[in-house]
Amino acid sequence: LTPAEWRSQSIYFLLTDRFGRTDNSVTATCNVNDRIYCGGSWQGIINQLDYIQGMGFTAIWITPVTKQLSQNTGDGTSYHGYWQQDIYDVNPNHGTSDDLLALSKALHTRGMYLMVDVVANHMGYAGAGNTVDYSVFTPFSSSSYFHPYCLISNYDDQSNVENCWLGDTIVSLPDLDTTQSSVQVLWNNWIGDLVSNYSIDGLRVDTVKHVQKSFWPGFNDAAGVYAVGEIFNGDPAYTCDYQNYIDGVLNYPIYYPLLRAFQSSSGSIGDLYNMIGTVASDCADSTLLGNFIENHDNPRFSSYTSDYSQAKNVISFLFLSDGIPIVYSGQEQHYSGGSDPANREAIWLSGYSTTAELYQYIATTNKIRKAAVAADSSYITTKNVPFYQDSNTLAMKKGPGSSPVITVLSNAGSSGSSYTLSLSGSGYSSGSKLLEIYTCTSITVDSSGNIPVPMASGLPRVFVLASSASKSRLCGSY
Ligand code: ABC
Ligand code: CA
Repeated sequence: LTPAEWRSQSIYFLLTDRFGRTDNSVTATCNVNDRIYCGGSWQGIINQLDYIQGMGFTAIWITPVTKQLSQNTGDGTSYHGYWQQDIYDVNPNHGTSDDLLALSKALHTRGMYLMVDVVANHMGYAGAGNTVDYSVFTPFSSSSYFHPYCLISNYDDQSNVENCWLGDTIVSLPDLDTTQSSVQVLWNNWIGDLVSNYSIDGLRVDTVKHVQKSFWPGFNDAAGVYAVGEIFNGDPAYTCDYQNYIDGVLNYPIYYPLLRAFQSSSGSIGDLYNMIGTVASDCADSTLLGNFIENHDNPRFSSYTSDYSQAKNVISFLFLSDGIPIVYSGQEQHYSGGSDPANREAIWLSGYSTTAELYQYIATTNKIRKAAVAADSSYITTKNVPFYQDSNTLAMKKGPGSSPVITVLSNAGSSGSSYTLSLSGSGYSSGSKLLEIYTCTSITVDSSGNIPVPMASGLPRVFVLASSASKSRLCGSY
């Protein structure tokens, strides 16, 4: 799929080891602190695609598929898939290459897409950096392919970030010398083959900031599909620049102010409001970014606040602002694990409940976004504009000038009061008939051109033009 085709998708990110088992067990133990394989597999994902599609997701992003170091180390095993040793073989803990192919086919049969996580920065070795036996790597079987050993020690020094190694002295991540053309040729041929062999639709690219920028255009071209890169840095100037070298980047610049805005009723709405504008101007195309509030590297949102309304506001933001929404598996079950490895809970232990409150909320929000795209395809490329803020509330509009989708968010939480917010600046004129989609309530813009927004319990409100809503049948009889 091209970048343009990815814009309107929504992504469910899962750790293959933690999502579903071949035997469909919902009781198999998984102690996250052990950092060992819990038994999830590609067949296990196939078994639970109804669960994912039932929330309205059109794509899944799975953790790396390559063959990993096999030891159980002081840092655990490579259940997450980021410690590869043979890039031409698959991880036997997750199944066979036929199983991976079957997953790709099963997705495509449903009209869904496969995004695979790939790592070009490093391999993985069970031992300290000065003890590496390079012959265990395929194809990079000699030290000549790698940067000399040094652990990254200064994240403010870009050459240190690019040329030294991630990992620790228990598990090293030998850092490939990606400036060598022989290394580039191997990677570019590999990614082209991987994408075509498994009919992969998109890539999540690991550790992008640890490889020189000039490496990425060739890699992205060789892949021939949309690639979204991980640049783990909240600075929009630093992170957005990578979008000049790769199709999209994970939206770390928004992640931090989004988290701070909604994790408590005293979070700063203003910082988020400002960052929306900054990202839209600093990034080459904010509509190709990957939006998230949770992943396997950061504490889950619900580890900061157990409030459901705050969790819902963040979900609405991910789906109704610029970018491709990404939900991390377990978010829909209100999982609350903290830092790695606590945030990597087994999903089967939830019993794949489809009645869970956030599961249902995500399903509704996916429908709202799809209906907006169906009503007018320019929705997806039109930039989101924040237009109102107070200490607890943010309002933004996105979509065609005559009928934008209006999203009103609050960080007040479930104990938030009921009141009518008189919202100015939406662009809708007096007398316009709108529909609030989460409650299916009709609203008429008042004589001053303000929307009387019925706020309650800190819940989000989303307005669309009633006539466009009727076409999309979002609210039954309307
Ligand atoms: C393992 C154990 C952990 C243990 C650790 C030492 O070893 O599981 O319990 O603490 C994989 C595994 C991990 C594993 C690591 C290392 O490998 O999943 O479990 O940890 O062996 C990606 C993936 C990630 C993966 C790797 C490695 C890369 O998403 O799952 O980890 O292939 C850095 C990298 C980033 C990487 C992340 C984990 O580490 O840049 O690519 N993620 C600062 C730095 C970032 C750094 C981040 C976290 O800290 O700038 O570069 O990410 O260490 C903001 C700033 C940010 C700043 C944050 C903290 O604050 O804007 O720049 O990030 O305000
Ligand atoms: Ca590197």
